[in-house]
Amino acid sequence: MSEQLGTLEELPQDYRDDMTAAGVAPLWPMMRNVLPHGRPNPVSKPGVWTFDALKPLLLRAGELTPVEKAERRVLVLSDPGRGTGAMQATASIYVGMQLLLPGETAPAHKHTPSAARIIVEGKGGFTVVDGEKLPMEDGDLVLTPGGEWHDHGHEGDEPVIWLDALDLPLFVYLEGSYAEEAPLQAQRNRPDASQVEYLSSGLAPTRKFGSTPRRYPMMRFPWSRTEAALRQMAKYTDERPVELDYVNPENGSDVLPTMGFTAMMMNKGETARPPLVSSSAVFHVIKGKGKTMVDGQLIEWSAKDTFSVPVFAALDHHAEEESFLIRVHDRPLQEKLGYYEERAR
Ligand code: 1HN
Repeated sequence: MSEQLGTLEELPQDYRDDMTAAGVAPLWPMMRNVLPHGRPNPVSKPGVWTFDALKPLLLRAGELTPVEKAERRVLVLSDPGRGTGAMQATASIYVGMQLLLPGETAPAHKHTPSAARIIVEGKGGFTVVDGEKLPMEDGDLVLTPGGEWHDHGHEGDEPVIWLDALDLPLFVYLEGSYAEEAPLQAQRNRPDASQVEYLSSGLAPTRKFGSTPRRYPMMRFPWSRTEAALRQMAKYTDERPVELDYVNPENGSDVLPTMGFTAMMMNKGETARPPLVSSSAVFHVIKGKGKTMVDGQLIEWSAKDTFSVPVFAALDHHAEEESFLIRVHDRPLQEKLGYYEERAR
């Protein structure tokens, strides 16, 4: 295994010119850029976005740009390693903070990337996915899987704000990202599947002979139930953070093809030192207050804040108050590609 590979500069200029003219380049000077030794060398840097900083900017966007001119009124959380304007927080995960004002609607569209929303604040917002009306309450996780029609509406009287997470960077990289548009959908006049078919964990509708369950049977995961489940788990495990993965209630698989969602809880004063993992992640704070060291960088967080961590980041969490977070990660993608990995510290 050679440490020192040849450089471009040591090659004669006429040879370099001939290669350029032929549209080729030598691999060896570039080899370590794409295959570093031992672990990846991420471009992504840890990012932190406080809600105190984002909210006034979002409300101002509400004054400056009507939703009709925005389609989606969103501020994109850009990876500091790629710079402001980068449409990604990590290599595979896009996150943005979206505002919908009372009475507004965001038109129906469907696209190849998948999305999920974590509701940050405001009552009365809803998303319609494939005709199913999904109320949006604080902390809820609402899915809009790739290829499903979705539009947003608002029946309340205060601004509604939520965090969008999409696997958009991956689809852009694959040159597979596009959308189609349509008028607002007709809504089915009944509660969403989290209130009907999948009201209770471990119970699913009886399969009719010959039928297969829908690929995305449940689109909304109400926070109230997630929090209750975390609290119950916390009583019976010493593992910290207490974690629950969001899963498809029909088959236990990840809720979306590439993005995973994990609800986390820590009690006041607790610390946690998770293993190094090959997945990147965005953490959103539902409630609480604490600090996380990310590769030696201190990130202080409290309710409604968002922070991102690159692959293999060394994390040390400390909860100063009882805290609940949702972690968005790309473990499902990496497992499908066969390289998801955890390393002891
Ligand atoms: C999108 O469809 C939504 O439906 C939000 O609310 C953010 C960012 C990029 C591409 C599509 C939405 C998005 C998006």
